[in-house]
Amino acid sequence: MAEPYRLVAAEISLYSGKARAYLRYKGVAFDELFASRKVIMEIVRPKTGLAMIPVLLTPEGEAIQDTTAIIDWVEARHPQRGVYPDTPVLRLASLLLELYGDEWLLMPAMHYRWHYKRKNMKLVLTEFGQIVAPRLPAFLHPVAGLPIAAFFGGNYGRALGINRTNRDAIERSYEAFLHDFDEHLTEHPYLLGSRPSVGDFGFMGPLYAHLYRDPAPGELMRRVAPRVADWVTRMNDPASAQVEHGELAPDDEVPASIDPIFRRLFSELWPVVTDTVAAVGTWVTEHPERKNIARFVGDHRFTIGGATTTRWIQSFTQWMAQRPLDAYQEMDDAVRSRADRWLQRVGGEGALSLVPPTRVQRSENRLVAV
Ligand SMILES: N[C@@H](CCC(=O)N[C@@H](CS)C(=O)NCC(=O)O)C(=O)O
Repeated sequence: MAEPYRLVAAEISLYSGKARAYLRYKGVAFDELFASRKVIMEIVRPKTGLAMIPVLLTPEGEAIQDTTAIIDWVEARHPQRGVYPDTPVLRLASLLLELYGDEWLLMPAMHYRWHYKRKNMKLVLTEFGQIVAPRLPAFLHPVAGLPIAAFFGGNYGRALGINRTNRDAIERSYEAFLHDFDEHLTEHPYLLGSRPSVGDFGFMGPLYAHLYRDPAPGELMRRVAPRVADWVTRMNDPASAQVEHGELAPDDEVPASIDPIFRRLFSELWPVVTDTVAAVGTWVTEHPERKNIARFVGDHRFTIGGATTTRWIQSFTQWMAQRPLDAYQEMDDAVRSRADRWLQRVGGEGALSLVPPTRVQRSENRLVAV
């Protein structure tokens, strides 16, 4: 039997939850290698050039960072239970939902973890301590975890634009999202029908490690959106899901019950995408000598839950956004008119016609201009 894949991951890590749920759903053999600092320094960094997780170590000896790259790698080699819808409008919808999970549900995920310290910190410090010094006696883990927690907890606010002016608004936006997703789940067990697609895995990152597992938001989710909590359980344990895996929605029609989530996507996230592609274009023009595009390419004003403040612009968002943009561009006229009718219904009229001034791609785990 071939060597299994190894996923370098941690329960507390947001994007690990996406990759883990995906690999379980695919049914490929893998084991999980705990992402201790030693593993990160001795395996992850030398092999990827980054200190980021999750990383998939393949039987052929390759190391893949980035959950989307991991999914693409595995999809290309294991066609069973494909997670990209075969039909074009559902495919576009699923890629947009992945983007939303990865880049926008990140906002409540970070807010709830770091703002509700009293409830969350025991777990968070302990698990950060296990990453830094797994061999220390358990009672010392919270102390060992303190510096790294202080780093992440101290920096997320400025980078993501989360502060006292918009905390309530982020909670409003997230609670409305929870309500909408919970309602949708009364009709469909997954985002686009009766089996998960790539958007479900994008949601699983923030909705598992932070928003389900951290005590404060976990309590909120179970209380106000128990069906979302059940969906998290299902996504993590597809074998024991009470739901028979069926088909995606028929006739390439995006279920109407998910419209409110798309409306929020287009009103909150899309302006960020538009600003991001403009800022990346400007940055590339102004830095002709730089091989790799910087992780942050300026800052901008953005609005969430009706509150406006400033955040740093992340170039990576463009790479994620290019995927639905490409899916839209590849449509023939008849399909595009169908997609346009749906986009109009959810407040996304014209949105997918966006053409980034500079295209980006990943090369050796960095972004480069094409
Ligand atoms: N877009 C990446 C993001 C990976 C990522 O941000 N991972 C976090 C942990 S969940 C990390 O390693 N952060 C370290 C850092 O930002 O320097 C993915 O999908 O894998």
